[in-house]
Amino acid sequence: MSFIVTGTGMKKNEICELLGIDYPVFQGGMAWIADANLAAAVSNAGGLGIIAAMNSNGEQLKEQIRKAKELTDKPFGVNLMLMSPYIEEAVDAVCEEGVKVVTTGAGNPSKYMEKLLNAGVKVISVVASVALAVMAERMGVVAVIAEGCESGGHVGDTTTMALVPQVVDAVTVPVLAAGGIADARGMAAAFMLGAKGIQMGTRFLTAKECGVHANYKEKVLKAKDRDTIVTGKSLGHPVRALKNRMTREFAKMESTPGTTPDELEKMGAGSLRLAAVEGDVKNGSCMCGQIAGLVNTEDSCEEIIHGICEGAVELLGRDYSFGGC
Ligand code: TUI
Repeated sequence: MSFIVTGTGMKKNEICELLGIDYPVFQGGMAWIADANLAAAVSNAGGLGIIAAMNSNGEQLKEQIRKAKELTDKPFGVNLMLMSPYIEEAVDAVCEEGVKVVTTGAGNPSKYMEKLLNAGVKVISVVASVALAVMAERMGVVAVIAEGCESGGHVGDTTTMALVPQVVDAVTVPVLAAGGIADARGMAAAFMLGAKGIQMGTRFLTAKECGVHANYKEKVLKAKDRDTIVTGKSLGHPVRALKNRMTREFAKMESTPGTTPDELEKMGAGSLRLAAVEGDVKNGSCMCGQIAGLVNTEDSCEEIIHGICEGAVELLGRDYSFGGC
């Protein structure tokens, strides 16, 4: 079997073949941030760009999908955030628009699998545990993304280093690694753990083509290793974000006896939009991974993807197969 070698020296592997992409690099479906522009830029650079459905209704999501189709003729995906109040509409929108690949996050996708599979959508679940990875495989996903708690946004409680090899051993579908990856060393390490690809959020948050508010981008670029915190555990949906006035207040209220879940929910509501769209990085939630301290430059999606893949090839050696096909 001959290997197809792309411009960076990285061999196309089973993730590339499965999805028709050049590099096994996904961009995370960051709510309020991952729009058609960012997704198309990532896809045009050879990775898999992903539009965040987050809390969009069906029409809003369709608009983004149509925009992405105008901006790229390469495959792109949609991330379905399973806690969305509009999840049913979002599922219908991806099926009606003929989206080829969907990632699911923040829950169990079982309720929507039949509809998605019948529409010919390739489903890839983001999982934070071995149990959900095994369930997802039984449901018919083509791959899973094992996301460690170093990630930004909604997180589980196991690190990428511990989670990825355990998921790799538990399922037969290919596994991508996410959480704490932002450079070639992270990609090479993920492959050593048995992953066949990576997903990055924080690194693409500061991409030139990322339309997140400049204040948010600047805060990520300036962040150091210990600048994130997880809040919201008491609500059952822990979220990692950059420390600021909002997270300090939230953490204080969360540890104060007598605070009701309603009070906390009210405080969190709209906070990501406030930071990502309005640029209020003091009172909003700047969701971001622990790897932010390593992300210090604003690069194009092409520079990011090609740089990381080229570097990973150097580190792993040109003869490393990448699970090539
Ligand atoms: O979904 C994410 N990251 C997100 S979603 C999001 S929007 C949000 N905003 C405020 C509160 C909550 C969400 C921001 N960031 N990543 C994928 C992911 N999925 N990480 C962890 C999980 C996960 C966690 C528990 C998946 C499934 C699960 O339980 C499934 C079950 O068994 O019910």
